[in-house]
Amino acid sequence: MSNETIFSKIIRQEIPAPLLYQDELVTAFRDIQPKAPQHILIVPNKVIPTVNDVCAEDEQALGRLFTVAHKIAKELGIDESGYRLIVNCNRDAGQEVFHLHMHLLGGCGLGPLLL
Ligand code: DGP
Repeated sequence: MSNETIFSKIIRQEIPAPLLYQDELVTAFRDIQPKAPQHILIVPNKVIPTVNDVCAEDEQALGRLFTVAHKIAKELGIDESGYRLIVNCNRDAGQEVFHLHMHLLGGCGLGPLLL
């Protein structure tokens, strides 16, 4: 059974979503329901449903999420003012799409947590 979600279709550009970044390991695009002026999702191209499914061979792609987050934050001009990176895992964290993803939020004061 395929674990694919809507994110796989975005990664393959089978449904329209402007990409802010893509390479052989990760893809970045804007969240469809933004919770901040800048709300970007950065996802591994490989389907990894949750953090609980991460294995050692994923370390390069998961490290890339951070370098791409910094690159995009810089391009958006929010690297110095600050931004928040969030990865939700499973129901209690509010994970809705079961393709591991990093939220990059910024462009305003975010206050003391919650997405
Ligand atoms: P999470 O709760 O961590 O699983 O966040 C999933 C996010 O994915 C949520 O903020 C909305 C976003 N999202 C869901 N479907 C789509 C979509 O089709 N396109 C885009 N760009 N974002 C989506």
